[in-house]
Amino acid sequence: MNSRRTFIKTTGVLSLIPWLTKRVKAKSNQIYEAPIVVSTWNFGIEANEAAWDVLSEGGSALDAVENGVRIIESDPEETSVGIGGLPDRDGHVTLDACIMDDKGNAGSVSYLQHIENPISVARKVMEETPHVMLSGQGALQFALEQGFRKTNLLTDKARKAWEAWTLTSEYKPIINIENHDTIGMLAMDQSRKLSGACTTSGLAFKMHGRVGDSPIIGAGLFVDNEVGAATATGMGELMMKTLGAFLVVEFMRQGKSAQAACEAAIQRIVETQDYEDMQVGYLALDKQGNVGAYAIRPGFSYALYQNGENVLLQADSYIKGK
Ligand code: SD4
Repeated sequence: MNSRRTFIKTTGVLSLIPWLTKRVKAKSNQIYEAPIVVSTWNFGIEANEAAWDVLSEGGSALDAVENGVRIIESDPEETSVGIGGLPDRDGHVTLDACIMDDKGNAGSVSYLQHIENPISVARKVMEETPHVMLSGQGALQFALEQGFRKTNLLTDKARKAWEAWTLTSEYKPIINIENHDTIGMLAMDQSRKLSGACTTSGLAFKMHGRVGDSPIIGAGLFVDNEVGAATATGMGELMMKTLGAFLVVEFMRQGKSAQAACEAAIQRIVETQDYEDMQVGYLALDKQGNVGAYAIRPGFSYALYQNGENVLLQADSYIKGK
């Protein structure tokens, strides 16, 4: 039995997981054993398992992050990633994703429709083209040429939610605890190489054509194999305007711990942006295996798989309280 099941079994039912979450403070910069995988939100537990399957067999961090986030992309019950994602205001499911490896290679797709696993298309962009990002119709054309199949991404559940939204069509580009859930994943493999992946259907009921931070290298994800990696979730415009993931990594390069780097990047948003009612969460993994996580407001959970244990944790936040 895999260890996620073991973890859930030994702790009772899945619904107890929020109970078990704990706040973690910045740890000292000690060197942790690899492999390690960390990912955003509660579904990170499941995604980490799929990544761990690769890492524990000696597989690469790159294969691990792709494998990990694909599980969530392919889950029709998840309304914020891949198939089943909530559509834009006009009823179209449009997906954003990017991936980055230990050599500084990067691939990305934005405003991609009809393809269940945008992360794998992003990887193809990285490996099969001289470019970093393909968008919209061109990204779809490329995906089809690469053998991906066209799929209807709008599930009944997502369509009903959208139809209910159209009754008011209140356009409030606010991301709070309930309607966000990009999966960002960072992994270090047995040879201590880093990679990361980030994938989302973006802000629910967004304007048609809107693209968020998740496919933007440096905003939603950044990997620097010398220093560490970071990913972001929440209201993408705030990370785009502060180049959040790159900023976190750059703070680590300047000597901050993974935790302090996430806190400093949130501080940058708080000091320079209007963040009222909005959430942003940063997750970082440094080259020594230290993990950092910090958000604007409470509620940002993340899953850490390390030393054979996969646990859900709660990030500390700038705004305190419930
Ligand atoms: C976006 N950052 O499109 C994404 C949404 C998100 O957790 O992260 N949700 O702005």
